[in-house]
Formats: sequence, C-alpha cells, structure tokens
Amino acid sequence: MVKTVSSNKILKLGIIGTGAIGQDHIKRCADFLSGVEVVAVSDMNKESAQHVIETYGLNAKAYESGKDLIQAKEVDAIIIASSGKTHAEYVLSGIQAGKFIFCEKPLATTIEECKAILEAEQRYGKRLVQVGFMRFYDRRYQELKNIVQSKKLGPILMAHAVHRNQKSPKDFTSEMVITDTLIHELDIFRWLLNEEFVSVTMISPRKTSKVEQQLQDPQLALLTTQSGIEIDVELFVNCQYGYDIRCEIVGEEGVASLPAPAAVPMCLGEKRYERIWANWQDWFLEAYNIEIQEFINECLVGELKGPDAWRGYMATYVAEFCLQSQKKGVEIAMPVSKCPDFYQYDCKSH
Ligand code: NAD
Ligand code: ISE
Repeated sequence: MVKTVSSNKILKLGIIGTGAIGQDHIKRCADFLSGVEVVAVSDMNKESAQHVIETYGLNAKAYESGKDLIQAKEVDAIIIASSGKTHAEYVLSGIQAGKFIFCEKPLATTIEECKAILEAEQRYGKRLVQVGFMRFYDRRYQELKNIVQSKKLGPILMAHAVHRNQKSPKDFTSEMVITDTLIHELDIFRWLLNEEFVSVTMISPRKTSKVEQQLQDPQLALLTTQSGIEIDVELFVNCQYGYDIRCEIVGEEGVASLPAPAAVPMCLGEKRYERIWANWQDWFLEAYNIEIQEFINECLVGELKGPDAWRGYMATYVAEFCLQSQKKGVEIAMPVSKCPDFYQYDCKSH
C-alpha cells in the first residue's frame, strides 16, 4: 500500500542531501511552495543537515542515516538530492517503504541499477518514482515541444544544442560531462522529438587551458534518432562567461529556438549590455518551483505525472553508449529499448 498522506493535506517531506540543490528545494518548500512541510533531513555530513534546519527555521528532525529517514513514520514522501552514485539504494529503499520519491537526476549511474529500480517499481504495482528532469516544466521547452507537435516546422531534420557552465567543480571528470551534464539533453530530446536515439558519437575538440588534466573540456555529442534527425550538443563546463543553454530545432519549413531568460538590456557608453545568468539555479528557477509544487500536489492526490523512472532509465542507457564512444573515439550504434507496458500510460511525460 502507498503510504497515505495526512488528511489535512500537508505533505510531510523528508530530504536526503543538503548540498546545493537539496538546500534549494528545502528553501522553496519552506518559503513559498504550498501544501508541504519539511519534517526530516539527512546528509552524510551531519553538521550540514543540522545547519540547514537552523538556517531555514525548520521544525524537522536530522537523521544520521538516509535509510532511517525513509522508514520514518512522519515522512510521507522523499526528495533524494545526494550525489548521483547514492541515488539507487535510496530509491530502492523508498519503493520498499511504499513512499513517493522525487529523485534528482540521474536516476542512477548504471543501467543495472536503473533496471533494478524499474523492476522494483513494477513489482510494487504503482508509480512511486519521479526523476528531476526539470526542463520538462520549463515553459520555453514546453513551447518548443508544442511547435514540434504542431508540425508547423515540417519534418524535423536537425537540432543544435549548447550546454555551458561557467566553471565545473574541481573533481569533475570527462565522464561526468556525460552523466551529469549531457544527461539533460539525452532526456529532453527524446521528449521533444518523441523518438529514440540509434547512435552516438562523442568528439573531443581542442582542450581549454582553464581545466585540470583529468577533464576533457569542451566536448561535442552527435546523436542520431530513429528517423535520421542529427543533433549536435556542445558541452563546455568551464566556458568562464556564464551559464548558457541553447536549443534550436530545424525543420523543412522553419526553425524554432529556445529563448534565453529575459534580462533588461542596458545602454551605456555607446555599448549595449545584457546580463547573462551565472548558474542553473537562476536559469531554471521557475521550472524548479513548478516541478516541486506539482510533485507535492500529485503526492497529495496519490498519482505522479512527471518524468518517470523509464525516462530516468533511458537517459542513463544512452549515456552509457556515449561513455563507450568517448572511450573508443568512434560512433556507437545502440539497440532501441522496448518500454514496458507499465510505463505506457496516458501521462503528460510521454
Ligand atoms: P552537492 O555536492 O552540492 O550536494 C550533495 C550532498 O549530498 C552533499 O551535501 C553530500 O554531503 C551529500 N551526500 C553525499 N553522499 C550522501 C549519502 N550517501 N547520504 C546522504 N547524503 C549524501 O551536489 P548537488 O549539486 O546538490 O547535486 C546533488 C544531486 O542533484 C546530483 O545528483 C546532481 O546531479 C543533481 N542536480 C540536479 C540539478 C538539476 O538541474 N536538476 C542541478 C544540480 C544538481
Ligand atoms: C547540474 O548538476 C545540473 O543538473 C544542471 O541543470 C546542469 O545544467 C549542470 O550542467 C549540472 O552540473
């Protein structure tokens, strides 16, 4: 049985991982989202969990172990915002406890772990898992999707995308450019184009001098879909100037492009200036807020509709082939996975 939420319609939330995005989600729940109370937090760094409770004035308990938080009676649903490698075991524990789970991307870092999650959820017999692919909630991406679906552009031929971060963390690796960064494009293009990828090629251009030896930056991903649409994605995680996300879809009849967040242009000293956002928090702020509010609302009515575990699995599946291409330096073809009936429901994520 899915644990029923409290009758007064307040979702009692437990959050695992109080780093950058864990704190963002706590803050949005504490400050302005409705129908939710953060009642439990946990982080492997105990001081961080305690500090967060004090900073945001939460009436919450700090759990030393994420698994104990998941089991706690007062917790209706959980957000997993710890590092990617830890997601699988927490998601599996959450399913076992019959709780709704919002898991930040990636769902898990290996195909095997993702498969174990899909099997556990299907055995359970009801959707419990949502993955943090917030672009799905971004109005600009939604408009792009509507344009593609309307067929106004004619048949889609190509797409160009850019994913740039100002600076990456010191321990960021070439593989993480795929599993942490490109993973968003691997998910969103499947949704935008409603097609699967059939081959991938990773390319390493001239390296920026701004990074440590272990990191190949920038990188290019070339993705081919079932109907032959070619997508190029530039990944540049130390571009220095700001956070920059671009997406252009090219059809036979026209082109549609994702706009950057609005900024007020300033004219000064014979020049025109326009602010560029520094990070993902600002670029996707509205999308994160909608994503978590809808998760709360859907938990309260007992039915999740956002990006599901199958989407999480598919993104990790394609990422695995990208990793192979990165290692071998060649194009890699991949078989198309069959979606189990369990995930083929009438859901707005499909
Ligand atoms: P972070 O390093 O700032 O925070 C991670 C936190 O998890 C740290 O406080 C760490 O102590 C804690 N932690 C690590 N292992 C743990 C464990 N076993 N149990 C409990 N806590 C543990 O990282 P972040 O930037 O906040 O990213 C966290 C997750 O969110 C990652 O999976 C990342 O990919 C994802 N993320 C998603 C988006 C998005 O746009 N959807 C943006 C940023 C991060
Ligand atoms: C980060 O983890 C995210 O998920 C952001 O959305 C993404 O843009 C960034 O590249 C990642 O590092």
